[in-house]
Amino acid sequence: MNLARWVAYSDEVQQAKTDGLPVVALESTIIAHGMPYPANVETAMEVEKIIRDNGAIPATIAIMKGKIRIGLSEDDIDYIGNKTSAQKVSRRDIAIVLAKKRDGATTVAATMICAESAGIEVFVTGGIGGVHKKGEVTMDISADLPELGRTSVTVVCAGAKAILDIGRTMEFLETHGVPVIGYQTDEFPAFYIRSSGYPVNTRVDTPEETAHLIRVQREMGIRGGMVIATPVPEADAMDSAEMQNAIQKSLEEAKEKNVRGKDVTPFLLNRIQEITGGRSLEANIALIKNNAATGARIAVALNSQ
Ligand code: PSU
Ligand code: MN
Repeated sequence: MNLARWVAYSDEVQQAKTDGLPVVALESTIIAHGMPYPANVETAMEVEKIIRDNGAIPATIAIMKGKIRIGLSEDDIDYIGNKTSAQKVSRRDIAIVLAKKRDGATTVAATMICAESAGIEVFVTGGIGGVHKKGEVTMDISADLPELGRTSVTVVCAGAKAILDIGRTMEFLETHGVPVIGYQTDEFPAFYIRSSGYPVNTRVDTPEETAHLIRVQREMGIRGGMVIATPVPEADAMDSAEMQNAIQKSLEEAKEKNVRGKDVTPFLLNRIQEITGGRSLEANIALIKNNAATGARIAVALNSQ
């Protein structure tokens, strides 16, 4: 491997690594393809601040001009969120985008790969990808899921969106040996909604308990990630009927327009935001901020164990 050729650290993250401080990774697809401008850039900056306020150093990850960048400045985040048409980069796209010196926004899968190579153990996002509805026919299963089975990074999220088949997503994670942990919940959360009807594998209630679980998996040498799922705060959760309606409509439109491959998730996210008149965006922002606080505390606990 010759990572040094392709990976560049911000001064802040480099210093944190030298000083042994807790670092939290953040993805950039959510900035470039998951939220509209300028809410995307504002949220990304606020999320970084919440991570600092909770004692950790944020490392937003993206590919810029053919380099994996670990830790972005405000200008970089604005560039990814507004000034460039950074392409969505999952595992299969990393080498292509680096080789062609393009800009790329990393998904959960790609961010996990970059975080692991940078020695970052905790990664905060909004929601993970999953098995799409009718995935048993279309084979549309997010590359995030097998990545969780092979790359040793803990992903703190608000579960998976109900645009996905959550039952099959849980089955796939089980097959790939990924522990799905509820943070202060017994049920796997469904992103905008606090419950999905599917139980988690176990529940934890504190950052220390979560950190201990991660340590045990590491000490056992069991490779692979873990999902720490925490529900959207009660006050920000969406009405389930309103959400089902928006999901149904957006899925029908995706089918009509023959949306395929990596465009499916960004298309659905965008249509749901339009159909709910921005309500889903508010919930999205609230839940990622909540995840940021939880993830930073877990990283701090992990660092002091
Ligand atoms: N789910 C969200 N918001 C997002 C994504 C998923 O609620 O922004 C993004 C993440 O980057 C995730 C990716 O890794 O979409 C999954 O895309 P796909 O389904 O094409 O694998
Ligand atoms: Mn897909």
